[in-house]
Amino acid sequence: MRATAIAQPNIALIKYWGKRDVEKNLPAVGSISITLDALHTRMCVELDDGLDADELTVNGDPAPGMLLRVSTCIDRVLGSSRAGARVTSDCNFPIAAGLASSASSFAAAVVAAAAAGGRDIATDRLASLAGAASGSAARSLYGGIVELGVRADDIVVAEIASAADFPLRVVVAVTTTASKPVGSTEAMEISRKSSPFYANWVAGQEDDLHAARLAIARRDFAALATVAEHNCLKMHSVMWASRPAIVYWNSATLNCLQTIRALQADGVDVFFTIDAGPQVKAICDPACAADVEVALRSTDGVATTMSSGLGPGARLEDCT
Ligand code: 2P0
Repeated sequence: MRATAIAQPNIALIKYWGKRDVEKNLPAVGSISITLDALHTRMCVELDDGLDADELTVNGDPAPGMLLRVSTCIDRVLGSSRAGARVTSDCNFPIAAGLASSASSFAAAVVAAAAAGGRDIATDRLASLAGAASGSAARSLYGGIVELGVRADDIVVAEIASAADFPLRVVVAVTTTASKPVGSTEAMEISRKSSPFYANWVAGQEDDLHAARLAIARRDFAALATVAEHNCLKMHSVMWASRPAIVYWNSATLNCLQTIRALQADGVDVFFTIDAGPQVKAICDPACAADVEVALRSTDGVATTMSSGLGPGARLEDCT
């Protein structure tokens, strides 16, 4: 009745922004991501008939604000007549700061809940269940480079290249660990309802997915860099033109972009991506990672850097 799962966050190179169906949490667009190895969420789910209500602690502290989402996610896996769940979650990176903590958390939650309830659920089904909780979480069920496709009423998620197929490294420049001002779920809806660029964003996504797929299949770093940076800036343009405007960047975010442009001018294989937060993720050839990290760490406003390779999908851990 107890199981622990570990899941890594993922970073989208071709972004998910906007929902086709809010109720089912179906993304409006497909996405392509890389699963990281250095960051993780470890979640233990213990089912106990004696519990009146679910309990959740995050990094040792009660987390009532997150409890409903986690309980609903466990209900989706085990049904609502299940025993109460005691959930402990530990994350080795800042939460709600644009580092995809919800992706690793809900991916770990579905894997741990299924095992705690004695259910043998296929990974593609677990991905759908995780995606209902948080769209990006579906991608963390898989490792390496992952594509999430949108179907009429569901999502389809698969690894499209392994870490060994296309070795990449990510240097995260953390500009602040403060929580973001607007959560991405709410921000996506603001964009869908008010951004004059939203319809173009959705219409253009298939072209970007196609270009990225091709670049990945050919291990063409330069082509991947071009389409990923374009897709990222397009997503942020949608946000900036929303009413109210959604601006996650700070001055250090822009400083990091300048650092990356300077590295590129020196011939370094690196490109940037930025999610719903002010952190800059520099994707690079592993051979360049040390130079990229030194450059970002000395960039004005950068608090710290983290470096990661590509990692595996969510999985069970020995629960002793
Ligand atoms: C992504 N983001 O593709 C995009 C890029 C942020 C920017 O997926 O509402 O926490 O829970 O489905 O998955 C963040 O949004 O949103 C996200 P919900 P989620 O990684």
